[in-house]
Amino acid sequence: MQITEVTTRRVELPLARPIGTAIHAMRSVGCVIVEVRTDDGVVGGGHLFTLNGDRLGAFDEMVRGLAEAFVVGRDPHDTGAIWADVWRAVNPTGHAGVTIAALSALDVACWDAVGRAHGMPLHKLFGAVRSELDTYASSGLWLSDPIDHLQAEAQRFLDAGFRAMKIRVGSPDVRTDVERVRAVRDVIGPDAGLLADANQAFRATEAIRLGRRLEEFDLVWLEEPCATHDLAGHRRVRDALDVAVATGETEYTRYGLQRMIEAGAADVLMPDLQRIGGFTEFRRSAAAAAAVDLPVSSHFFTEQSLCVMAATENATFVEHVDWFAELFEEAPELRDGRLVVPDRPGTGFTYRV
Ligand code: SMN
Ligand code: MG
Repeated sequence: MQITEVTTRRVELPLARPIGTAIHAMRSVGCVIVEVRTDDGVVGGGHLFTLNGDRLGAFDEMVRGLAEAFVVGRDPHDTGAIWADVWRAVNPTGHAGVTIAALSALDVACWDAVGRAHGMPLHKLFGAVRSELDTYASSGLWLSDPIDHLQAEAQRFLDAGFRAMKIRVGSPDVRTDVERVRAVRDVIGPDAGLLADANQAFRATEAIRLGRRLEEFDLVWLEEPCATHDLAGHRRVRDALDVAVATGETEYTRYGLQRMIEAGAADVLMPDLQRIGGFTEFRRSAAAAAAVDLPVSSHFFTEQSLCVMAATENATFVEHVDWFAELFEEAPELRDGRLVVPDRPGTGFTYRV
């Protein structure tokens, strides 16, 4: 089986309205869809994205360059070898950022082709652990939204069947964040899960001050309390608070997550399919976390993370983001507040033509 062609196409998905976190201002997402075609007529797909489509052309160009050099002519089953060849080749350009995003999308597309070629869902090929995963609603409760909006949205998430949701914090005044978290907890009651994401807004002392005041709201976790590279700061927050600290979405590859593990920076690691290096590296990273009994939660990429999370023994929540729904023929299914892992071949999600 041989890959005869790799194609890319760009799609812009506007968001319903402009929104913001402590560090992002967002109007749309720009995607590069990557498809590999084999001599058997199988098509496997993956994608990457940038917020607002910023500098998307550089990502597209990197995918096409790596595809031409390392993917066309290869057997898609050889994901390990393709990954290793790309890793060596990008040494001068760097093992993060654009290069890894491009490698990730190509890796996902190759794996998807493998699953489809065998008519098998990828979680079965990876070694399935489960067929459903916990999830939380994450396309909402933005820092840019006023309190009445947060409360109405929290109610909508409950009505849609979610049992957990994530609010963004990181306001300049700690009292504002406390008031906003309280307002959402008031709506969802004590039993629904509430997560808080600070998007790297704080120094450790500030995060601890906020975290202490949020303790009464029984958060599932406090996410990225400090700058992603401030591992000592994350560690200080963990030591000072009872709440679990989640981080890792902004890190690249198993080496990045390993540094977080060694620094004791996290109670939960959150690999992002595009930054971690595709399914190949997601599985290695999850194994590194499992070696120290740390749970793994997938960041973004709801549709495509389901298969790999279903085969990850130490998996916890799959983040539910609905921004990319239009890209796919199928939609993730929520059943009793959990996401169902599809039984369809490959990732189970096919890009619309
Ligand atoms: C996040 C990241 C990027 C854009 C929006 C929100 C956030 C998350 O960190 O974890 O969902
Ligand atoms: Mg986050």
